[in-house]
Amino acid sequence: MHKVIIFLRSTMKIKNIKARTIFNSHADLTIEVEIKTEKGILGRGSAPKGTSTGKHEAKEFIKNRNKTIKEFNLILSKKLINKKIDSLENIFEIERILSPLGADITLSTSYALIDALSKENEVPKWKILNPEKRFFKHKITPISKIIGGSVHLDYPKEKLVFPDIQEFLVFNNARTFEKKIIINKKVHSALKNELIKEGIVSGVDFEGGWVAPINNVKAFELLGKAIAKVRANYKEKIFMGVDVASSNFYKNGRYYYHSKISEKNKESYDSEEQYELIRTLIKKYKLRYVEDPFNEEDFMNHARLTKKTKAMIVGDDLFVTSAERLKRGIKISACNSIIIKPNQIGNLKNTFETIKIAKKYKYNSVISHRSKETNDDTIAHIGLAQKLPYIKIGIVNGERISKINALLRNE
Ligand code: 2PG
Ligand code: MG
Repeated sequence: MHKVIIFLRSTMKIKNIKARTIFNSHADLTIEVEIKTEKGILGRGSAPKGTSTGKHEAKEFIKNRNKTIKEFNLILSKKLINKKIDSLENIFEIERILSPLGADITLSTSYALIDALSKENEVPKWKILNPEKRFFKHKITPISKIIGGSVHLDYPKEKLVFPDIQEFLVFNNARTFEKKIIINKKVHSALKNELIKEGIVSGVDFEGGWVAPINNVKAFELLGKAIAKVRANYKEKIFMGVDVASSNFYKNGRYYYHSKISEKNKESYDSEEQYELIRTLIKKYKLRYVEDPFNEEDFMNHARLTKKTKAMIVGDDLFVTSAERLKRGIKISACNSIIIKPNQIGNLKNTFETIKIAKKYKYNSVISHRSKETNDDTIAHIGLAQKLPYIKIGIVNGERISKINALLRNE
């Protein structure tokens, strides 16, 4: 890869660097890295955590969190002190040194370095992450979660009815990021009103989507109604999407639905039936975005579906942000879109490589949060710097607002 020079006012020098434990939004303990520069600037970074993780994702820690922090603070940090940083290539070199400790410490360090560089140079992070020399304004489309299901709820499947589909999503074609977010949030509020009308008490899932004791069919119906209500007041188009996250309920060749998904009322579907089911759902609910409709090893059915629909067919667990897996998909045209989650592949260098390939083959890249987040906003800036068309970001609440507000600030 050619050396990517960032045009900065000065070279930054690491004076001190240390890792510590912090909480994520699920109250799990995770790692934060803090850097002090020679000029006295403080940079911080931390990585998120997934709940429905793909089988092929990078490991968070090679040992465990405490051992990682100890080894970093006692040994590896010494190698980093006095290092000069004036290019993304310098950050990639540090990633190479840290990769034996796992994805979390590697990314937390990269994010802390980006944070410090942006502060020292008084520019937003996206300018540091920008691989080109030209600065520009980029508009990114948020894909927001309205209803949650599956493993994002922390409820036992055996006792309660709720959707197997992990995410019921919306996005729209408003002109500004601010308006796009406002419209998505209106749908979220309208959905709550629909639940109230039905006398259903609700809460929120890990990402701010509504949690309600409804089946998959009901979730689609209520979302349709909520969208129609908002459409009455806005001229913009509002699109419905889903993250099926189907590997979570796939076992030995069959997809097991514990709540109603179609009129057929079947409990399990083989791959062929799942293919037909997904095609029916796309038609019935006019879905424009379908993520992980098939098991994470099933490239063939993703390819079959992509040929038959205009919807975005999005590989998340399928590709795990890996250039290798994306290339495998490209060969047979499996999907036309890819989820980008830096912690799936473990470092920024490989994330950028995957984005580059996706761009070359005209796949839509969707930079994405994880279900268990910190306040780190670097992914929002990666989306801007790399001019990605979409960001999957939950809804306006909790820790999600750090990314949403970062995008608003840079609109
Ligand atoms: C997903 C993500 C984000 P998780 O499946 O797309 O919504 O969930 O972080 O749990 O993998
Ligand atoms: Mg997903």
